[in-house]
Amino acid sequence: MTEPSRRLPARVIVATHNPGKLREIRELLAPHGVEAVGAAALGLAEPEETGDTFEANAALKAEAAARAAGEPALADDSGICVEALGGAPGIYSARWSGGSRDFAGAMARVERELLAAGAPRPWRAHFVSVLALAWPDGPTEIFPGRVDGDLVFPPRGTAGFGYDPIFRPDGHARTFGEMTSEEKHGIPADGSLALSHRARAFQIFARERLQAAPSPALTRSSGSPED
Ligand code: ITT
Repeated sequence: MTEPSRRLPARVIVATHNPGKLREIRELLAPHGVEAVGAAALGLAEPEETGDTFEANAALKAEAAARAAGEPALADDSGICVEALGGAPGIYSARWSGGSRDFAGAMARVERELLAAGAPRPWRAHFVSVLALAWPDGPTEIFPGRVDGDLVFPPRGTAGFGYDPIFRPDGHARTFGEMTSEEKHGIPADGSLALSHRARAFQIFARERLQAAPSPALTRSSGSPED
């Protein structure tokens, strides 16, 4: 068992090949004085995601990177789960975009399948992010986050990545694709709940594994009005 006081060193490998994710995780780590080094920059291979849960896939990505580099590695496995589609695409969210990473096509497929199923609106969905922290000499730790909302079509906004333009989190009129990065994954300075699934997972991770005192530049005030 990793001792509870164990803290991350000044640099951590972020075991992702997704530039959108890497950018968010880098922004989340920076206020804690931790530099994020992407797996692609280190030439680390992308392991096949053979798990059947977010947790299993996050762990296998983090462990492969920690093993290859001999340093702690943080991975995220995430996706969007659409209730009327039985939770699909879920762990297959990236795979729905095909080899060419065509998320316009993946979002269109979500709409097509909802229409084909005759699913009544609102179309409820949630994003899940599971962060896994693997130590080269220790166990892998898991930190989960989730945000609920509904789906809007046509997609709106060009910010973020992946399915952001169709996801409107509860309590907001705008989609993630229409929000700034600070709105989507800023960490409230007063310790209240962040908005995005990844930021929520990160809050739990940060509490246990990072030095406190994020800089105000990368925090979000929790009192920001709903849009
Ligand atoms: P890595 O495995 O290299 O990290 P990936 O893109 O293959 O990159 P996943 O297997 O975890 O990552 O797939 C997650 C997919 O879910 C991702 O490609 C997006 O399409 C979607 N997704 C996850 N978080 C998202 C977010 O915050 N906004 C929009 N889409 C998101």
